[in-house]
Amino acid sequence: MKLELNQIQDLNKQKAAEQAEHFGFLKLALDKKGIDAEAIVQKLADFQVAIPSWALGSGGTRFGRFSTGGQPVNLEQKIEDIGLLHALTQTAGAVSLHIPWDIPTDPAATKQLADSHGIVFDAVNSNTFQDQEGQVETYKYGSLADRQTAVREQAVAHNTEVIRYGKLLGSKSLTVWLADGASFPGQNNFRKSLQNTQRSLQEIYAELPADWRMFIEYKPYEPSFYSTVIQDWGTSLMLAEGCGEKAFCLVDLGHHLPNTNIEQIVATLMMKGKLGGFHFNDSKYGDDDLTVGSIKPYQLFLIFNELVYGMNHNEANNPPLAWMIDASHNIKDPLEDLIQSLEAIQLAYAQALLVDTPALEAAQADNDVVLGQELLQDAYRTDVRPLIREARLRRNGALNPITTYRSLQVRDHLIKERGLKTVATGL
Ligand code: AOS
Ligand code: ZN
Ligand code: ZN
Ligand code: ZN
Repeated sequence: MKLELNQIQDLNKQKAAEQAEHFGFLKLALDKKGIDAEAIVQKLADFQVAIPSWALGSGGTRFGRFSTGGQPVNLEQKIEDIGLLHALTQTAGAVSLHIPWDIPTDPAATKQLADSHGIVFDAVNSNTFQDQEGQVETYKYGSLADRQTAVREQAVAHNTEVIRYGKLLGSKSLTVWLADGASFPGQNNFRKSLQNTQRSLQEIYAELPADWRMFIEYKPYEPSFYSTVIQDWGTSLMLAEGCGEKAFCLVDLGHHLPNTNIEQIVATLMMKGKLGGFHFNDSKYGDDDLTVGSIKPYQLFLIFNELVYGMNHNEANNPPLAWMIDASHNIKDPLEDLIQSLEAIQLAYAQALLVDTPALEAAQADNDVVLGQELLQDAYRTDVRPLIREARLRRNGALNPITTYRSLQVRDHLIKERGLKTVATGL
């Protein structure tokens, strides 16, 4: 299924006058504060987030999986789904592929298909947390960290293979997330696991093309419940530095112990020029992978506040970040869920762009703690939705993507095309 421009525009027309009024009002209010609404709309319109190929089907929990009908069953259909998301939101112009869940059988054709939807290939993800068919060694006790050379070699070779696919698709980065760790004290030797991981990552790094980057993701626990080799940003940074200038840390919002100050981590990594990418999601307890902004929208705003500060100050030449969503669960229609996530990201970004940084810095210099909070919350409490809608409108997206998705009965069409009982590949 492909959405035609006029289908979206017909629905936009019904709300066009209302949008013009809301945008005009906000623009005037921002003008009085010396904020250029047009510049913000342009930034929002340019902002693109990669959709993970594993988020397009209903996610699994270890207790059960309930299918939404019309799920994509192959890579082509996944790209088609992202095409729908992009047509509606104009923010989903990239995909983050997972190998081997999404091996392209004809990479040139896959690339062409993505192209026709205006979608590029962001970071490719390797998988050494599951055994694959035909594989000789098992990852049961580890992959890049494993004590056996043959296991590590196999895991490194898999990553090399993922880079090869990525090159064919025009991707420029590799994300490595490891499940390596231990579930019981005494199971592993911490030092040896970490040394093996560093060496294996260096071997993968040696295979990276000159214009590629490697992202090292950290996570405190799960599936290992006693220790994880790359447990936190410090370990990730240490490993990235041990590889070289093309290696960076990847922050997944769900990969922190409760109450961790993620915005501070973001600031520190950007200051060091070592923040490579982001996995957006939200959580209440652990790596819940819930819809972005569904639980802690203020935290998301504070994170974006640091990101915007870093982007404006070009800290340590931190390269442009890879923005990716990593959310997946088993209740909502996955496409509606992703539309909500994209909206939440845009909202937080827009709010952060409103922060009066010079005033904030002056308040800090004066130790005016109250004013500092007022300035941040003034930005956070501004209803920036007219700005986001305006950015979508100007790119021919939907004023209201969820309503449009429902009015055009996209899911029903997909069920008719693909069937009711479909199971997407992936988690
Ligand atoms: C796992 O918890 C990590 O968040 C990974 O980034 C991701 O979910 C996984 O690699 C899916 O491929
Ligand atoms: Zn992740
Ligand atoms: Zn995760
Ligand atoms: Zn996650």
